[in-house]
Amino acid sequence: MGFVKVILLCLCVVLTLFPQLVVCITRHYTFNIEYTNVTRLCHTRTILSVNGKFPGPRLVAREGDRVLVKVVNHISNNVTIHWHGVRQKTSGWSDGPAYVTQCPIQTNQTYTYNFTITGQRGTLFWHAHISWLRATLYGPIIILPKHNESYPFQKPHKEIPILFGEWFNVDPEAVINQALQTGGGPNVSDAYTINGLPGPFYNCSSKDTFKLKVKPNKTYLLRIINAALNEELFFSIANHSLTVVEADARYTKPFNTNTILITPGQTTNVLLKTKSYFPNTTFLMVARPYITGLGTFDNSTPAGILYYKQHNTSIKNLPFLKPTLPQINDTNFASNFSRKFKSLANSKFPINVPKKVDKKFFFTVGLGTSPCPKNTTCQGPTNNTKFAASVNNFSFALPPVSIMQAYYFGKSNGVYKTDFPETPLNPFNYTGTPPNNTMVNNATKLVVLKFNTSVELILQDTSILGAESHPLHLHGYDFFVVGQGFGNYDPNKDAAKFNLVDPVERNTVAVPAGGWVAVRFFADNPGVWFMHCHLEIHTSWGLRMAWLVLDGNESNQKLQPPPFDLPKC
Ligand SMILES: *[C@@H]1O[C@H](CO)[C@@H](O)[C@H](O)[C@H]1NC(C)=O
Ligand SMILES: *[C@@H]1O[C@H](CO)[C@@H](O)[C@H](O)[C@H]1NC(C)=O
Ligand SMILES: *[C@@H]1O[C@H](CO)[C@@H](O)[C@H](O)[C@H]1NC(C)=O
Ligand SMILES: *[C@@H]1O[C@H](CO)[C@@H](O)[C@H](O)[C@H]1NC(C)=O
Ligand SMILES: *[C@@H]1O[C@H](CO)[C@@H](O)[C@H](O)[C@H]1NC(C)=O
Ligand SMILES: *[C@@H]1O[C@H](CO)[C@@H](O)[C@H](O)[C@H]1NC(C)=O
Ligand SMILES: *[C@@H]1O[C@H](CO)[C@@H](O)[C@H](O)[C@H]1NC(C)=O
Ligand SMILES: *[C@@H]1O[C@H](CO)[C@@H](O)[C@H](O)[C@H]1NC(C)=O
Ligand SMILES: *[C@@H]1O[C@H](CO)[C@@H](O)[C@H](O)[C@H]1NC(C)=O
Ligand SMILES: *[C@@H]1O[C@H](CO)[C@@H](O)[C@H](O)[C@H]1NC(C)=O
Ligand SMILES: *[C@@H]1O[C@H](CO)[C@@H](O)[C@H](O)[C@H]1NC(C)=O
Ligand SMILES: *[C@@H]1O[C@H](CO)[C@@H](O)[C@H](O)[C@H]1NC(C)=O
Ligand SMILES: [Cu+2]
Repeated sequence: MGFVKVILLCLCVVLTLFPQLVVCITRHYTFNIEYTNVTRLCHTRTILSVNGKFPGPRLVAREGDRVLVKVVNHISNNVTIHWHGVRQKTSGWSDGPAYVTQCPIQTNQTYTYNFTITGQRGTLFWHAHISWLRATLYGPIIILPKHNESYPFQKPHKEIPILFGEWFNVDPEAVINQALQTGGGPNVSDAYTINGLPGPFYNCSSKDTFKLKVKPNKTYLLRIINAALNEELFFSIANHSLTVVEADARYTKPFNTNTILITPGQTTNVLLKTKSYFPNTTFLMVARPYITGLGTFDNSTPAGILYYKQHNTSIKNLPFLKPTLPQINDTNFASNFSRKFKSLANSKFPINVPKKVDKKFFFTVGLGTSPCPKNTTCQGPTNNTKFAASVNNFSFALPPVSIMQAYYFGKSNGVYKTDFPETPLNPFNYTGTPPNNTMVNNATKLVVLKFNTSVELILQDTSILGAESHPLHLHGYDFFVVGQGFGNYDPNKDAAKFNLVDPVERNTVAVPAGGWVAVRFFADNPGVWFMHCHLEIHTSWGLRMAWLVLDGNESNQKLQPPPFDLPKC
């Protein structure tokens, strides 16, 4: 026993002193889901947190590492955690969406997520994946390149995570429960936050401001994460330009911009080159929502402060500069900006875009209505209806058990069907005058894919209840964004213009308001994979579906057996 301990200790010392000896290691984390009291905007709330931190702790790993996160539920809510963007090759049991790949971790229960990071480096994030618990349960995932690998851009002086979130003065669970009951839109958040802090434009918040101190003549890597629930965000820093170098843990061709736009579910790494002198002013870092849909939204302004500090000057006495941001509805900016993203796609980081397609899918995404239960009144968009949202007019109902468990144990009967429509059942002019009947269907239907099928998926926004940008997120995969446009997708005209050379590869893409986006991927990861709008209210209303990817023939192409501690329903 003592001997083993000494050997282990020596090993640890050696590995700490000579990390370059290590090829891949296992990283152990414990996430205690617990209550913590937090005050923002002069309101103190008992929030759900990981280890008492808000935002939650950083998860740091190197490409190739195994990560084990023991999640212990000390609260009364059911919980799951999703490792957003992590490919989870054959380890779908660790993906996290409740009732899709696992039953929730109940009070006093523990579940250890176990996954390997392969072929990814950059920034992702983790968040709760049940109801709206991700409002406060979220934090960064930082994936460093392998030891012997450097960044394909200038080595940054420092790396700074920047997480956007939304703060509610009331319990977000009460907000979504009320919305689902009445069928109306949810109450909006009271503030946006930058690293958990609203900033100087809110009441009671000047001390709750994220401040970033920089040195002149340096390059900083900002790891920007949009963990807000319901809003895409513009972000800009006064008098500084940003160079985008990575998106969703994939390197991009670098490009400069004064403003970025980032949807919930996306991550963007940017380089910030600081000035060559000590300016006698500070610089605001400001975000603003990008709004396309109808209804109310949080129109407040979160801000942080970037400053340079020479010895004793107090930054309080310095004037500040404010950046100019696009208009709140600037769809032209959104379209132009998303077109700037291209894969780095060089010899060191090649990409594998499906050139030939085995299966084509055409999915409409958008809002609609569902009937109001008898003898109740509802506050949906039309007389006595509820808001609903759908993919190919199906609102996805979550079953009371885990879909992937039902699949693995051959118990799908009564849980899900595999007849999700490949194209809309009733085609219409998707971006023209909406049909009179806005009612959606409601079912649990999956698409089944054979292992390694090359898939093309067109996501088409509808103008039912108003055209709106929808950030669609696919679990377990990155897809190539090969095309996008406004109006209805036209296979005869649009497919010829697809970029099959250096399309950006990501896990979340905005379907343009009143437009479409085309993505391609190889179905090389067996399991059940959720796909949904990352605007949480749209997911709650049913803008979600799931793919079932079958096992391949090789042993490393099969979904692993479920872990012994997989939660039960
Ligand atoms: C939060 O505040 C309430 C009211 O003051 C207190 O009863 C509770 O113990 C606090 N919870 C934590 C986790 O500190
Ligand atoms: C959880 O554990 C605590 C402490 O052991 C106990 O008081 C509580 O009743 C348990 N709750 C449930 C739902 O099991
Ligand atoms: C994690 O998963 C790997 C691959 O399936 C397995 O070999 C390993 O035993 C698991 N580790 C734990 C602690 O469950
Ligand atoms: C920054 O670099 C420039 C060019 O090398 C130099 O002239 C300048 O003094 C540097 N600024 C500071 C604050 O060190
Ligand atoms: C800041 O510096 C600029 C140029 O060096 C000068 O014009 C300006 O008056 C200074 N402002 C303050 C507040 O010192
Ligand atoms: C955006 O909003 C502005 C001001 O509210 C309005 O004048 C303009 O027409 C809107 N633009 C679009 C494209 O909707
Ligand atoms: C609905 O209301 C009517 C009239 O008040 C009543 O007869 C009926 O039982 C109610 N139905 C339900 C499902 O509550
Ligand atoms: C809306 O519903 C209410 C209650 O069911 C009904 O009295 C009213 O006539 C309806 N209005 C329209 C425009 O259909
Ligand atoms: C669809 O509706 C739009 C807007 O009204 C119109 O411009 C377009 O021509 C229509 N497309 C088709 C195929 O009818
Ligand atoms: C919708 O209803 C109106 C009025 O009832 C009718 O004139 C129109 O043709 C309908 N439109 C469609 C697409 O069915
Ligand atoms: C959808 O179907 C589920 C299961 O059948 C049911 O519980 C739920 O109430 C339905 N939702 C709507 C909006 O119709
Ligand atoms: C937690 O999940 C279990 C299993 O799905 C379910 O039976 C239970 O009602 C849930 N509890 C709460 C508080 O939502
Ligand atoms: Cu949406």
